[in-house]
Amino acid sequence: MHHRHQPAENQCSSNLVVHIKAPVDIVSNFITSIFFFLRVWSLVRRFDEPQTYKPFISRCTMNGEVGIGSLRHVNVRSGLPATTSTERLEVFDDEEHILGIKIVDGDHRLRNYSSVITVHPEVIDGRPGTLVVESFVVDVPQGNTKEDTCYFVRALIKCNLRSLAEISERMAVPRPGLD
Ligand code: A8S
Repeated sequence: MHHRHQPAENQCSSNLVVHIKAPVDIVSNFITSIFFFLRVWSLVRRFDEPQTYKPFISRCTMNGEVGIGSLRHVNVRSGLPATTSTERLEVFDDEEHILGIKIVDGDHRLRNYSSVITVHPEVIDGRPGTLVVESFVVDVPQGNTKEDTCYFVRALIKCNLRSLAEISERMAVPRPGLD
C-alpha cells in the first residue's frame, strides 16, 4: 500500500525486495526474530546517518533535529555522476516501520525522486528474517530512456539493500537468557 507511486508519463517507477536472514548460529524463536528485525529497522530509520549502510554515501550533515520536513545534505563518493544531494524526510513511521524521502536538490540528474522503504518481520525456512521493500519514482532525464533510468536507480538501490543485508547479518543479535 505504501509503495503505490503514481508515475506520470515522463517518469519511471519500480520496486525492489530483499529478504534478510538472521545469522544461523542464533536461537530461532519469536524474540530473536523481533530483535533481528529491529536491528534492520535501527539502520534504516536513521535519516541523519544513511552512510551507515549506503555504500555510495561518504558523509551526511543536518541542521537540527530529525523530523518530518528535515533536510539532510549528503556527499557522494567519487566515481559517481554526482557529488551532493539534498534530501527531505517525507514519511517517518516508527510503529509501522516506514521511511519516505524526497530528493530536493543536488548536482545529479535525479529530479523529483521519491522513495519509500518499509521493513517487515518474516520467517525464512523456519528461521527469523526480515523483508525489506523499497520503491521509487523519478523523472526520466531529458535524453535518457525510462529503461536506462530505471536500470541506473535499481542498480544503486540493489547495492544499498545488499549492504543493509550484509551489515545486519553480521551484527550480533542479543540472545535473551543465553548471554
Ligand atoms: C538512495 C537512492 C539513490 C541515491 C542516489 C538512488 C545518489 O545518492 C547516487 C548517485 C546519483 O547519481 C544520484 O536511497 C544521488 O540513496 C549514489 C546522488 C542522489
